[in-house]
Parts: sequence; structure tokens; C-alpha cells
Amino acid sequence: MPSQSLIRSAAFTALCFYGVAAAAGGITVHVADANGKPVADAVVYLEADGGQPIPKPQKSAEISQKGLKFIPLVTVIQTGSKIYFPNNDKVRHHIYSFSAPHKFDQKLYSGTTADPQTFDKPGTVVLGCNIHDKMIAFVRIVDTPYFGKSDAGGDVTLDAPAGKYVLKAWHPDIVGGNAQEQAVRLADGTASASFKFTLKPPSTEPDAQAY
Ligand SMILES: [Cu+2]
Repeated sequence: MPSQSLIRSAAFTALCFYGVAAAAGGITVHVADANGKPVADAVVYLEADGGQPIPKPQKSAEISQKGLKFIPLVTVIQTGSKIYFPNNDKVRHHIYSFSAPHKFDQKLYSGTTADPQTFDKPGTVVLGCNIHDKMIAFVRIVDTPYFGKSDAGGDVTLDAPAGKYVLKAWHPDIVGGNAQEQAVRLADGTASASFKFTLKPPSTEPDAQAY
């Protein structure tokens, strides 16, 4: 027969496990347009609002080129991160940005010979190709490691430690160009939030039919 103290210690252990699992919660976010249709490719992120330390960038990203398109169309990275630009087309591309947070000009190149670019200021960068006018891609640079992109169902889940945050959501076609935001407090368990966007008609799908 187990002793009282053994039972107590088992209960205490169960409580601790529960506490740890719950504190590792996050927030699930749904993004829809004015008609309630799910919005994919929305950039959703949590900015610390309670003086929490912000972990440094850990991940680099990749924007490849295939079929005369940038893939993916929308990329989100933390300020200070690098992006690589492998060219998987047989033709050469010449990629550039005129956007204030990071201007660059990567002259004609093939394969993996393009220099990676470091994006060290927050904001939005639009990429183009000097040869193929319809190629376009968007980079949203954010001051936080807690970010994601909505899927085809308009949903994204972010994991972050408990605390106060400003939850922001942005999309290349959002009217006015600015992120929407709302204050959230993450505690134990998973919170939820939603955004309703007014979007311009998409101007962002390059027509690569001929290739
Ligand atoms: Cu090109």
C-alpha cells in the first residue's frame, strides 16, 4: 500500500507537469477579409509589451526563384536575420529592392551565387527582378522572434512565453499598408484572437503561365 507521502509527491509531480505544459501555451489567430473569407499569407507577430527580454534572431530564411516567381511571395523574419536567394531557374535573375529598410542590387546570377542579404531594420521590403517585371516578393522584418504566416484557412499559431504583448497582423494587400494591432496577455493555456482585413484586389500574383 503506498504511503501518504508517496501519494502527495505523485500529486505534486502531476501538478508541476501540468503547470509547465500550460505555461508553454501561445495564441491561435484567425485572419479573415471583410467578407469573412480566410486570408492566407498574413504576417502575424507578437511584440513584447511588458519589458520582457527579446531573444536574438535564430533563423535565416530563403526566397528561391522557380518558374519566374519568387517563392514564397511573403516572408517574415526577425530584424538582423539573413535571407538566401537560390535561383532554381535556368535563366539568370537580377534582384533588387528600393525599399528603405534594406536597399540592394544583386546583379544577374545563377544557382546559389547570390550574396545573402542581412535585414537589420524593421519594416517592409519589396523585391523585384530587373529582367522579369512581374516577379515580386515581400519581406516583413519584425522586432520579435514570435511570428508566423496564416495558412490557407487563415490560421496561424504563435508560441511565446507568458506576458503582455501587442499582437500585430499585416498583409501586402492590406488597405493603407499598416499592420492592425491589439493588446494581448498570454498566460497559461492557449489564447485566441482574430483580425478582419480590408484588402485591395490582389496585384501580387505574377503571371507565369507562359513558363
Ligand atoms: Cu528574373
